Amino acid sequence: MNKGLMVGIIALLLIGGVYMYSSRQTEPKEDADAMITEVPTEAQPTGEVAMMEEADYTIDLQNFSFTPNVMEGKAGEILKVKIVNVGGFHDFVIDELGVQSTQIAEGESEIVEIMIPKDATGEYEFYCSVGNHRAQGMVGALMIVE
Ligand SMILES: [Cu+2]
Repeated sequence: MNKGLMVGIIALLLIGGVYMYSSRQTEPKEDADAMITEVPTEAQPTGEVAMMEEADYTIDLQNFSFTPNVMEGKAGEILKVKIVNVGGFHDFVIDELGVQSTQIAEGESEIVEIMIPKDATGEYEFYCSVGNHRAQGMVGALMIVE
């Protein structure tokens, strides 16, 4: 037997085996790349925070009054009222219109949206529902105007 020929055949088998093994290894990569797809995302509108801060009225709340204590609104509109607590612990309520703010502490503020019904007329009382504040005179009026 020719030793040189045997070595040559073994070497060829080894090289061929390594080539086949390595080429099989690289195959799945293409599939992995195809799996990655771009998911389109819609752009978020900006300026929403700024719009939230705009209010038709700003009312100071303190023991035991609203300033101002009279507001005007039109039937069918949404009135944005910023309530600012300048002293004490208060909220803002209009029973007939389903308006109930959270109770806010001194130094805090909140925007309250009042949805005035299309058939609203006359005036609606707003008041503070904390403790006996309403009885102490912490009330005001929303007047419906034409
Ligand atoms: Cu109060």
